[in-house]
Amino acid sequence: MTMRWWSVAAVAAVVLAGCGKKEEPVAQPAPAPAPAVAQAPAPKGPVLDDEKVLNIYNWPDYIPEGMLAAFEKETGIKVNYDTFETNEALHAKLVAGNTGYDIVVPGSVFAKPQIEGGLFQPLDKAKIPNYSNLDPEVLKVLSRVDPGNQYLVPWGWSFTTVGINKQKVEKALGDLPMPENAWDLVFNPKYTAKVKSCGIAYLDSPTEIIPVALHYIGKDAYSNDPTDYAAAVDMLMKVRRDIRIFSSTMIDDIASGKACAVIGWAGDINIAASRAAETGSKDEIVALLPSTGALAFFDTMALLKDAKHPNNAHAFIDFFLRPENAAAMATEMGYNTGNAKVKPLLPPEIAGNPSIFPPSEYLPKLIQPSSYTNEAREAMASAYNRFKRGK
Ligand code: N2P
Repeated sequence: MTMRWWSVAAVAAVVLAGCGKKEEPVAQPAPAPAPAVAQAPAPKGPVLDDEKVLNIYNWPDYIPEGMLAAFEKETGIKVNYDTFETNEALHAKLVAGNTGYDIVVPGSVFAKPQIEGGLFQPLDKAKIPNYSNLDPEVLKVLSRVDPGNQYLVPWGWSFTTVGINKQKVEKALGDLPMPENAWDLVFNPKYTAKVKSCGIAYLDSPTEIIPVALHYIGKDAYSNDPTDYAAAVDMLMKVRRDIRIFSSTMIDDIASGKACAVIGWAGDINIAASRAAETGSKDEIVALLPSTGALAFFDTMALLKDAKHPNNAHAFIDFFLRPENAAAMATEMGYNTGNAKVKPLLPPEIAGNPSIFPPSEYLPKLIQPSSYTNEAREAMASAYNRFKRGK
């Protein structure tokens, strides 16, 4: 049987209200059930599914320590948590179907076609009271890919940018000053020829690299035109030999010193910075805010159409939206979650970190999320593979 705790609480409240108004004759015995209800703490909590299980599919290095255990302890729900490394991998799995997952966390660039493809079910906001903690501005941006904010709740948002080990890059550049536009470090042969000596790493996915390459050459990052992809690849080919690593995340590459300049997600670059600091490194690892802008992305919780545990999923989404969990995401993971109640809970160095909370004057430079047609994505993938092959 499905436990409907909210409904039980509502009935109890009605019973109590009724009792308060009634004036019972002294001789009559008090109705037995009423005091029992009155003395018991009002049951409250989310509606849960019969099977106390929740299956989540998310990106690696994206959840604060102890968050799942706290949810499991509070609800008795066992969470199975698997990870994927690229939007392309998640998408292929979703299209194949029967994943067994309840919640998946696609990036905004794929979430739009996934919504349109009927893979998700709309969320029941009545089961997500903490939805009201979300920043309306963030929801407005997200409505570009989820009109009416029906399907997606932000897990983390950040931007694809250039991350560097400052000391190593400065040393590699020698007499050459840091470029004004940070993208030059990874896209301009004049710089890559030098920076390659300490290692350049790129994210390994067409929809991570081609959009920022398009932006660098002055094209629309969300162009659906294959001739634009060809132009982006022409530019990329000039630096192909200087790229040491293609990686699904560059955290360990930059933290351990295999790379000194990366195209990565600001949040993951923040994680790399903390890991390097933990090992006693004095080098500064920083996610830069390039003068020409960076590519904003939103990773979003979505409820699969065939989810077997939709109530548990809503309960988890609501749990995640508590301000203290948003604070853990910012503090431990270096990611913004779009929670409007988070700032007072943060230490100043996190609240003031521009790679987690970009200053308002930088926001217009962040390229807002959008998506591509399925055909364009295929063309983009083959353009990207041509670049990777180097011919
Ligand atoms: C993984 C974060 C994923 C961000 N640490 C890119 N979607």
